[in-house]
Amino acid sequence: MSKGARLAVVLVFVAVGMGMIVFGVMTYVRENPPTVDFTTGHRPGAPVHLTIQTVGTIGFGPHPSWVSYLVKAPDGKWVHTTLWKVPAHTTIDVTVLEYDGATPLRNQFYGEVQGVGNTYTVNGRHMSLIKATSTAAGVAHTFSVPHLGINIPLYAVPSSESAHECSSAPCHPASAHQTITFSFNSGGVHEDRWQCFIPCGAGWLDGNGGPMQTIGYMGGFLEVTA
Ligand SMILES: [Cu+2]
Repeated sequence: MSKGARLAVVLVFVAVGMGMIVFGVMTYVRENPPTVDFTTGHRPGAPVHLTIQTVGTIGFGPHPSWVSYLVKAPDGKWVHTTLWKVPAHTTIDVTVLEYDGATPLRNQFYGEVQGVGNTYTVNGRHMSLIKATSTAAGVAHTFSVPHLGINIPLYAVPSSESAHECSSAPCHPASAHQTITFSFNSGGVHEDRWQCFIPCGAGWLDGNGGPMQTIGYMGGFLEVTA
């Protein structure tokens, strides 16, 4: 093979390699879930209302059988993402509509309400410490933001209600659910990792794979901006 021909072969391999890298990056970028923005049009000092839901099976997309969170965008539409942008130094009033059945707590620490003062309610009742072992329902997921010291156990739909369970997201309040509310202050400009701390990735090693490790399902980021 001549020098020129060898050079051509090398260049072809380099071009193919670069093409594969670009394709991989673009696939990743395309699949990354969108960020729902609660800062646009926000009046300084006004609270932000964040409504989210947890579902046992998302029912669509690349992993229809996975557990997931969804968020209600300011326009009222449910969006399948766990990336939220909120204004700094603002009260975030959160409502969680929890549609999933129980997964046992592996650590009772995560059954404790932390970091939200006295604002935690379950179906309108104030509760402080969840009695996961003494309730028929138990806990389905947690909403935890370690950096802000927040841990919110989300009561599960009891198995006696399984006939009314939601099978595909976004779930409608006509399906069996628990309504959990709490408030926290977003703090200064920063970015926080948040996630569920119950290993609810059924079928994965120790329940910690799949949806537990994929942005858009059981964990995401809170982008706090000025
Ligand atoms: Cu979970």
